[in-house]
Amino acid sequence: MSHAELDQTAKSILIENDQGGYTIPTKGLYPYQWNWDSVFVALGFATFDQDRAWREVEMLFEGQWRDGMVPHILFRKDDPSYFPGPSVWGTDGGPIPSSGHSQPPVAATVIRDLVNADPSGKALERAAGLLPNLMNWHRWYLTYRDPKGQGVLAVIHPWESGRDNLPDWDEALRAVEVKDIGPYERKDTSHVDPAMRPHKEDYDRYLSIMAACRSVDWDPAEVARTCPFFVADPGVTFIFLRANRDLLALAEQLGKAEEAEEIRGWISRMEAGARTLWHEDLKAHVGVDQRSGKMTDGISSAAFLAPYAGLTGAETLGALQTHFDRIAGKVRYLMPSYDPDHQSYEPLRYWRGPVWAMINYMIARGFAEAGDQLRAEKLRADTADLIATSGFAEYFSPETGVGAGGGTFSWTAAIWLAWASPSHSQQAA
Ligand code: 9WN
Repeated sequence: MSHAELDQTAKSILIENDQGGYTIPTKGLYPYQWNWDSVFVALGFATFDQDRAWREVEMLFEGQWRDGMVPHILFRKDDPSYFPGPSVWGTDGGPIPSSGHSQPPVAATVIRDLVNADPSGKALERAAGLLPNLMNWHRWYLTYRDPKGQGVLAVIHPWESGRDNLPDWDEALRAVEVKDIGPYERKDTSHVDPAMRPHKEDYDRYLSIMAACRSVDWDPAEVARTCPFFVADPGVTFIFLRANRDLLALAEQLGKAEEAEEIRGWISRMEAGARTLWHEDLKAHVGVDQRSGKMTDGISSAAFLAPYAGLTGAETLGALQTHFDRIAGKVRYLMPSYDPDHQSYEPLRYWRGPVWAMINYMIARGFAEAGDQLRAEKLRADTADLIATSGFAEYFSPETGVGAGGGTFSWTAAIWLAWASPSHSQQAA
């Protein structure tokens, strides 16, 4: 397929997955609105329909909880093809049935991108409408995912990280007692090869965490205090730090001095906290189990998001470039979600090795901003090759490039349109 044909296919995927203002990640496997999926999807829509891009993000915020949380899934209609659905979550925090936790807060960054892409000034007005929502969501993150004010954000469930099956969660997950789950039937393994999905022991614990949170009615302070899983995540922490920088720029553009001052405080807190995730021996940022105090012991693709978060000090950048080149020497396509030199690496089981287009996009953006155009371009070219060879899959093997998980996937299509497509980069050049 030519690049122009791929552009066309990518657009039709977004249009076909559109449910009338919001987009599902893929038919069958993921039939609802997912938080960070929608936000990346907005970037794709913005390449041909700005208004539709805004609608996507606005519809996501329609599901914001009274306490400020923006849920990871909005169940706008019941669909029996997905488990666990709304009745298993048992939440009551917002206007739309939803899951009970959040997902990586990429929204402020993408909203700023939408504003920058529209010189007419109309986009800034729409951003002004969402500023209070963004402020409340970010405050919620700081209050309930960093309750001790350490400047790092924890996730209360592997799904909150968006990188669900990461080896980083293994040890903390093993410590979760399996209880209050009853018999259940998974649906994911009927849509895709079980060898690519988490094991039953993992699902038992995913559901046990949900049961524990249900037992405190998803009260955010109680969840933070008692949830059996509470792990500081460099992925969410870096995405949040970056999002705060973009939120600050938006607040300044909108003349919101008080908000801007508040956000500056958040940025200092997060910059200081991020340092505590640095693993001296590994020379990379890793997770920290807040319950046991233990650091995780492998390098995930999120470590490469430090420059995206604006952490471009010589030691960090140099170490990441060394890891980047080592990993590039091992696999054909960057960036595997987990270090191929780690014992837990699996090239096709999701988040334990495969490549995701939107992670590559964020890593490349940070590297380019830090002046490393060469490595940024390698990531873009690899992503484009993967899609040209294997189509718009959910994710790809870093070794063979084969596509896996769900097909006709919205965020892969969006990232193609917004960044990886050579036609896009030619226009941008
Ligand atoms: C649970 C939709 C989502 C992504 C996540 C990805 C996967 C869900 C699942 O799919 O998670 O949220 O059932 O596996 O890990 O990042 O948002 O694409």
